[in-house]
This record gives sequence, C-alpha cells and structure tokens, in this order.
Amino acid sequence: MRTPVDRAILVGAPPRQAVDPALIEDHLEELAHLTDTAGGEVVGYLTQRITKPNPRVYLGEGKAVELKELVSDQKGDLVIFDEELTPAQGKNLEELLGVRVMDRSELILDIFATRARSSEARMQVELAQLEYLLPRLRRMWIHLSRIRGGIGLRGPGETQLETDRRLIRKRIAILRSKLRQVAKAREVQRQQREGTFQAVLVGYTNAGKSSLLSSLSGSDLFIEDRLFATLDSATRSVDLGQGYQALITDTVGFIRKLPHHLVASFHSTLEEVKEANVLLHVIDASRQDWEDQHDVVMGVLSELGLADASKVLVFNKVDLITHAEEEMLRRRIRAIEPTPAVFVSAKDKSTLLALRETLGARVRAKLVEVVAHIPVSNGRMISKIYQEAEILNRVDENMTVSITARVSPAFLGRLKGCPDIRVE
Ligand SMILES: Nc1nc2c(ncn2[C@@H]2O[C@H](COP(=O)(O)OP(=O)(O)OP(=O)(O)O)[C@@H](O)[C@H]2O)c(=O)[nH]1
Ligand SMILES: [Mg+2]
Repeated sequence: MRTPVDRAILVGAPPRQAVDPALIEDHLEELAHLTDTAGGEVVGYLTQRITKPNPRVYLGEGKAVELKELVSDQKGDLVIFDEELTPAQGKNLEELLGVRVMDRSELILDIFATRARSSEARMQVELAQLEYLLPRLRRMWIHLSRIRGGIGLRGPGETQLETDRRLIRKRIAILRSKLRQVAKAREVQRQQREGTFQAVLVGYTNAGKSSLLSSLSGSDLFIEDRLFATLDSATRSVDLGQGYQALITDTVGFIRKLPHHLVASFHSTLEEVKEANVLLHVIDASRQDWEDQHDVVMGVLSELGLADASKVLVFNKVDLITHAEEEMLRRRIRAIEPTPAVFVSAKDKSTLLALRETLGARVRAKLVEVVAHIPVSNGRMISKIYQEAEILNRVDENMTVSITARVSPAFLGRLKGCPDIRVE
C-alpha cells in the first residue's frame, strides 16, 4: 500500500471449522488495525462463513459478485482478505473486481517493509517479500504495467517473466548469504554476553514489550499504538535490585497467521530468543481475546522449537482493568498453565517490583557458591569477583585472599581457568 489514500474493503471468510465465530469480529478488527498501520482507510467489510474455499475466487460465486458491488458502491480501490489466497485466486479476483487484491500476508509484509530500519531487518523483509512474490510474479506484473500507465491488463511476455524470475532468484541467494554473515557477527556478540543472565521479551504485537523494557531500564525505545512498532531487537541492561543485573532483549511482536516466509527470514533475530535463560511472555491483560493471543504466541514459540523454554507470563496494562478482572485472570491462567505469572503496568513503575524480584530469584538460582583462594598479586581477579559476584565472606591469610561468593556458572569457568587460583 504505497499511497495514504487507499480505500480498502476488508473480507473475513474463515473456513467454518477454523475459527470460533465469536472471534471473527476480533480478527477483522485486527485486520483493520493492520490496514490503518499500513496507511489505508477501511471503507467496507464483507464476511462469509464458508466450508471450503472456492479454488477460483475463494468466496462463493454469489458472494464474490456482492463484493464487486460493495467495491463500486464504496469506491474502493483495494480489497484485503484476512485469509491466505493462492496465486490463482488473487489473479481471478483482481480480474473480477478490477481493483488490487491483497491477502493478510501481503499486507503484513508491506508493513514490515515500510517499517524496517536496520539493514538486517530490511534484508530479512526483502527476502520474505521476494519469496512471496516469486509464485505471484505474473499478477504483480499486471499491477506494474497499470501503474506505469495504461498498458491495461496485458502482462509481460514469457521471456520477460523468465528473466525476472532469474533475477529474483539471484537476489534471494545474495540476501541469504549476506544474512548468514550478519548472523555470524551476531553470534560473536552473543558470546561476549555469555555469563550474564539474559531474558527475552516475546509476545503479541502491541502487548507493550517495548514499553516494559523502557520502564525497566529507564532508556527510550520506540513505542507506538500501532502494530509492529518494533522490528529490530534491542538489548538493555536492567537492574534487578540487590546488586543483580539482567540483559533484557525486546523483539518483534507476533501476530496470528504470521506469514511463514517472515518467520523463516527473521530466524537469526529470533535466535536470541533461543539463547535466553528465560522468556518473558508479555500479554495485554486489557484485551478480551488475550487467551487467543496467548495461544498464537505459544504456537509461534513451538514452531521455533521453544515450547518447553523457561517462561514467565507478564500480564501488562493492568491499569486498564479492574481489580475483579485481574482476579479472574489470575484464576483462569492458573487453570490453563502452571507457568508463573506476574501482573504489571508499564505505565506504573511501582508495579514492576514483582517482575524484578521474579527475575532476581532466577538469577540467584543459577548462582553457585564457591570458595576462591586468590593470591594478593592477582588484584585484577580480586576486583573482578567483587564486581561480578555476591560476596559472602573474605579471609586474608599468607598473601592469599580466600573469598566465599555466589558466582554465575560462566564466572566460575573463568576462575577455574586461572592457574594461580584454587577453587573449592
Ligand atoms: N494503558 C497502558 N498502555 C500501555 C501499557 N504498556 C504499553 N501500553 C501502550 O500500548 C501500545 C503498544 O506499546 P508497545 O510498547 O509499542 O508494544 P509492543 O509490544 O512493543 O508492540 P510491537 O513492537 O508493535 O510488537 C502503546 O500505545 C503503549 O503506550 C500499559 O501498561 N498500560
Ligand atoms: Mg515493540
């Protein structure tokens, strides 16, 4: 969606068995939010309960005609389907309706493309777009020839299409290899961080992940009441109290029916999630459909092989709900999963104490108690241990300092690696 004047008609027609009827409205509302994020204006809605998508135009034939009337009544210039369309359905619908047709995946890709800032995010989005585009090239060509002025519905010649396909495949290969290099650099960064407790914020888009990290760390992050405000992960150091620290990383939000090309190309960003000591699954407690959003996030996490990762559920935006509603949430979440849950508001720092304490307890649980005998001549390690460990006792004797301390497993490895230090 390139121009802000796009007048969009939204179509929600999930197969009968796929979606709880009560949620169709929520899904369309979300599609409207996505359309708004992309800069379009919603001028009409059409819904249909179908048993099985019609291979030609997705909807029933009669409903498709109704859609055509709606487009002309509302002077729509874009139709957006909440469900994924096959390349053939997209093409047939465009011929029937005479306006551009997109599905949800394409809309999400479009939003990502306009919002990606870092070169890595831009490459990831471009890769996903090209992979989406490849089987739909013929249809895209029709758009282009229209934009370029009046060639009408004629597509390009087959040779031209073949050349384009080859160019796109080449570009895909280049992007993949560049992204592999970036992933390597990232790996080095990660190794440098090793040893510090790491938490990653995951959750549905707009749940308030960036707001939480901003409040916890006291540093500014981009926050917006739009979907996919964050595309690049950002890491901040957070003080947990009692001398404990954690590195917390903010990541891209999830959404239902996230295009699988996108999930695949964001893999390296999401690698950070795999390395984390704990995942903070942020849930917008003020949403009626929080349980549905929770399930979507759990689905993406299991796709990434993280179903069994250590987690804390962070119900955010509790300032928007009543005490009684919060009690109901607590009861409901205890009934559906045993994961520990905290209730917070990014807008009220006093509520963040419970989250800091929960994280602090996790950091402590990973510490090991040791006695390190360090020669006084190794002043560097003596000061390091004061910086990085929780000191329980110190005895100075015979030019040796014996320190009893709780240290992280990584720091223990460093102590053991020093030939002049004895550890027990
Ligand atoms: N009332 C209230 N609003 C909040 C709270 N936390 C976040 N918000 C609002 O929710 C919206 C989304 O916040 P973000 O922090 O951008 O959400 P996010 O999870 O990072 O979203 P994406 O990056 O898009 O995935 C913003 O308008 C925030 O001001 C909260 O605790 N209470
Ligand atoms: Mg964000």
